[in-house]
Amino acid sequence: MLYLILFGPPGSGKGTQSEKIIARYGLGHLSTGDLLRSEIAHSTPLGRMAKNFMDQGILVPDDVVIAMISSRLDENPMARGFIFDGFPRTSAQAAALDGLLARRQREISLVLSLVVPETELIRRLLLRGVTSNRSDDAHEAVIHARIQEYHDKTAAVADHYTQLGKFRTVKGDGTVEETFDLLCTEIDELD
Ligand code: B4P
Repeated sequence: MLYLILFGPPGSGKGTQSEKIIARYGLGHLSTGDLLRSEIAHSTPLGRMAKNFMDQGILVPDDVVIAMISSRLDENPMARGFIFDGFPRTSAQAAALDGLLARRQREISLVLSLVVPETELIRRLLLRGVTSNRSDDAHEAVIHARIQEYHDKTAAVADHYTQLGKFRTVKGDGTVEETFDLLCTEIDELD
């Protein structure tokens, strides 16, 4: 079973590449961003709470996100593994994920970290802000706040998996296909 984490700052292409990896490797998908946006679209209490944080470019509290993902791990029993997209984003989330997998006699296979210059991240997110109705892509100040959250809280997750020898960086500023090829090379080396 493959348990992959796709890691990187906002706009680095985690969502874009996850879709392609899922299609090639037959994995289940767990995107905390998508789950939170679905809660917002259905105007649930969790969604209304999360929207306040997301609209400011701030991470949603750990306990909310962790509770949301634990039940999802048991969905998709036929999948050949899972890709975690945008999760874990803090050290507490990484520790929780390791625990949830250990209870199922599983562990993370590999963390793939997309490396993209900050100017390109901002360009991509502003561009998406024009065509999507994502409120967190609409304002450059919010995009800067998200990138700052990444440096303040998420970068530590890289240290956690580096210590476990499971962290690889992949150049993410080429085309979608070029980046996908680089990711597949890393995944295929696991076999
Ligand atoms: P997410 O939904 O995870 O989104 P993201 O990090 O902003 O973007 P991603 O890296 O997936 O970029 P994408 O492929 O879409 O998070 C949104 C918010 O939710 C967070 O700010 C936070 O508030 C909250 N949240 C989510 N998970 C959380 C957690 N675990 N804990 C707490 N809070 C959490 O690509 C972006 C754009 O670039 C797209 O338009 C795409 O088409 C384009 N693009 C992609 N690859 C490209 C390429 N190679 N060349 C050119 N353009 C490219």
